[in-house]
Amino acid sequence: MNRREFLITTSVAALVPRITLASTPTELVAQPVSAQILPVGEPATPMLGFNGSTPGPVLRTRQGEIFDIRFRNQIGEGSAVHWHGLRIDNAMDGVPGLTQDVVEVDAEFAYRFRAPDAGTFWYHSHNRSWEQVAKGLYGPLIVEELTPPDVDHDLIVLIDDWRMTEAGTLADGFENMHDQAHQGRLGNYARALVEPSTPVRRGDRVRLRLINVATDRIFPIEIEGVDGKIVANDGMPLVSPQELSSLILAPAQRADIIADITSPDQIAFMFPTQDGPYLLGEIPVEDANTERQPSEISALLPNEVTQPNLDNAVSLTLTMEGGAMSRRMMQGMMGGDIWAFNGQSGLTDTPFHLFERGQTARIRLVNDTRFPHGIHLHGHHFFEVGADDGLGAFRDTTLVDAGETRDIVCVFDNPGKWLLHCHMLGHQAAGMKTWVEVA
Ligand SMILES: [Cu+2]
Repeated sequence: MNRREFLITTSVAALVPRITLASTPTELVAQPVSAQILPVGEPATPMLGFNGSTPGPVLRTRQGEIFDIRFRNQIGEGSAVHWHGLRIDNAMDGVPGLTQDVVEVDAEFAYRFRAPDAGTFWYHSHNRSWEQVAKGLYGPLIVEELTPPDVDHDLIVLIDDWRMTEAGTLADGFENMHDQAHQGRLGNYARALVEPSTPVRRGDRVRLRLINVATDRIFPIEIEGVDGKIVANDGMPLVSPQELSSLILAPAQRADIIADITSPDQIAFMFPTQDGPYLLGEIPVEDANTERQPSEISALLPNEVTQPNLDNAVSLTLTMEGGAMSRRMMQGMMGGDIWAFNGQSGLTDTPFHLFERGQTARIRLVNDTRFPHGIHLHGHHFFEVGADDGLGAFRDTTLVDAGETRDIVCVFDNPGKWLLHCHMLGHQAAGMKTWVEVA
């Protein structure tokens, strides 16, 4: 990654975040929108959004409460909404062809589900997602703890990149095979969008909910001007908060951070590149909070998690194959068959595995390709197995580097048909997906 590959425009500070803080709507209307992606003064960009804006409105409720949302599709092609990371009923998961029919043009679909876990989630189109998400069909979904942590500000930080043309439109070529066979569709312009847009004070304690909504780009993030810790990954609290250094978010991954503001000027979100940091966005700091007493950053209360039964776990292997510079590509796999799991591109009639409800599985993810992949399981979270063979972070998306092998442990306790796929959406488009069933 080279900083010169980005469009360097005027200061990000001049940007006006376009997310509005609204109470959770009962209707979510997907429709064409115009968005000021580039700085004010440059052209607005024709995109897709929800209820008139991209990102869509913040959907927010308290743990255990119900989301009752009528989705209406006005984008001129089929769509559906997936609630990423929520362990909800299979019929509400929003995957056309697996959990529901595609929502046709001008049709609607009623999504109703209870929010089981407190945490930071997001929603996005799951039909032709590599194009519809790239065009802006996503938004944050926040489930508040019944007893939230003591912070002065609770801020959502969406991180995205876009491939822009000189005219300020999104570049087309959403199914470009060269992109799909490499790192996917990487943008030439990137930003962190902060919601709500409000100044903070030095000495404030803030919660930052980072969400990587990019279709394909992995973002290493450095946060300047704060002293804090990571308290949750993919919505799920960490047993022990972790240091902020080495924060990396694959597409779809989230991190919750609780931090004290140490800078008198600003909090800056930096994307380190080969030749210097790229400023993604910033939060202005004004005044000082002289009342808050210093205190430890403690762990969030855990969500309810079924403990795995490792003694009786089924062992499976999922090998990622294909892509540029691979044997499979040399042998002429093309079109939708650029990527594969265990030699199979795309969805088959039978699942990768049929689990009995409650069964524990240990799945070895083998990345036999030249590229990193962010593997996402629907309807469940899973443990990453650490180098010490212990259970690590509890996530819904795991980043597996090129040539790396990672074991995950999952209790398959949510009945239904669940997609298991690469969340580099260009890779998913080109075959890196499968599904499992829980009977
Ligand atoms: Cu991938």
